Amino acid sequence: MRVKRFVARSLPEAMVQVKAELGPDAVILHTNEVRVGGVFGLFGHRMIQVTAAVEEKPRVREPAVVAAAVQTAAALSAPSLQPPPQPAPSPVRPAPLAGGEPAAPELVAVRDEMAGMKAMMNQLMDRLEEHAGGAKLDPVLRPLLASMLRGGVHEDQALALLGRVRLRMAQGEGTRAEPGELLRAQMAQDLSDVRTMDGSGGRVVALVGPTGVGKTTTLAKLAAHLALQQCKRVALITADTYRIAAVEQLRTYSEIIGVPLEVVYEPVELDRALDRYRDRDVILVDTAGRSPRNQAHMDELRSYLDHLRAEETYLVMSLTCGYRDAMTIAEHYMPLGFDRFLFTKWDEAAAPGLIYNVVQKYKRPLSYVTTGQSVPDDIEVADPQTIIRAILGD
Ligand SMILES: Nc1nc2c(ncn2[C@@H]2O[C@H](COP(=O)(O)OP(=O)(O)OP(=O)(O)O)[C@@H](O)[C@H]2O)c(=O)[nH]1
Ligand SMILES: [Mg+2]
Repeated sequence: MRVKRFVARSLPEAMVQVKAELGPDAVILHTNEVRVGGVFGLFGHRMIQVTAAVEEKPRVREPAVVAAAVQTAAALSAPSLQPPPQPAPSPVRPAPLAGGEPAAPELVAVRDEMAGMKAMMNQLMDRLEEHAGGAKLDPVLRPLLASMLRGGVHEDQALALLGRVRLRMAQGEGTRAEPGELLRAQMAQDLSDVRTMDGSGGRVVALVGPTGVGKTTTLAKLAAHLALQQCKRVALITADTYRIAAVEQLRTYSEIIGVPLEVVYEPVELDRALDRYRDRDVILVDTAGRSPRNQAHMDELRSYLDHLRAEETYLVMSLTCGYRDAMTIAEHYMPLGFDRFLFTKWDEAAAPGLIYNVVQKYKRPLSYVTTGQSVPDDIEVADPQTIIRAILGD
């Protein structure tokens, strides 16, 4: 690891130096104020000192610590959601199907899994044909169904989608567009509502969601984009005082980004905090992660949200969670009145079909997708086309 110190008049200026010298993978280890010039450090200029480091080997990501990696503000590029790198194909050679050497255990497992998948597909085809009054499913739709299931679209949603593709085909659209195109068009229509935080929608913005999904990290990313790229006057409030580390985590980000932070311990204290920041363009509010199954905690969160009266409330959900958990989360957070979905951990997700399942069932707009642990770089505006391509594997 190469570690270096940079001194500049402002944090963004220091970040530019860091990026220029250490490259885009540099992470910030520490920032502090220093005085340069003057006598014994007095009467000098106030400067920002940034200690940054870069891995000389390929970078291994570690869980964020309090002084999490804040990468250069200069690198805040225009949003474009890139799919995570695809895993390299496994070097498994096909086993002889009959006779020859016995297949390796992992090949037997793969073959069993494929047989299971085929059986499930056939059952789904039967169900779909039942829905359509026994009409045979066009064989060209079978691979589409398989791709959707592989991409994490729930079978009910996949069947509903194919039903709509069939309808479009029956209406004659199929003569011009192939079924794959019709499917993509239908999914794009279902995911078309994307709303972002441009600072004009409202001043008070809250992030809610279960524990550990990335609320605080995402809040820091958004704060950095708004403050450093869009030059908005941003303030932070945290209502997560359950863990000392939680407050310290956000305080560190607030100091690095250069935006004020207010900590509230009771819902009623929100009034004072909001009043204090009444001249700010955007107030971002972090909340404690709450299990949707703990009613007392959910009631308390509701009490905070009632006082807050946020113009925008984002339900933050991790793409690593399974279908049933995701549905439970969305279901239990619905009464709190969230109005957008924000999905995290795209980089860790095996199959991003969860996005389609949740949006289709709960009918709330998409907003952002986060793609890694680095603040502020790893966040993108949700792009339906990228999501659809990742789901269908093309
Ligand atoms: N891989 C990956 N990790 C992420 C992403 N976003 C956040 N994380 C990591 O997820 C972990 C939890 O992040 P936090 O921001 O503390 O999550 P939180 O929702 O605020 O957690 P609580 O406040 O405890 O509920 C940290 O290790 C983050 O670095 C992402 O997009 N991808
Ligand atoms: Mg948090």
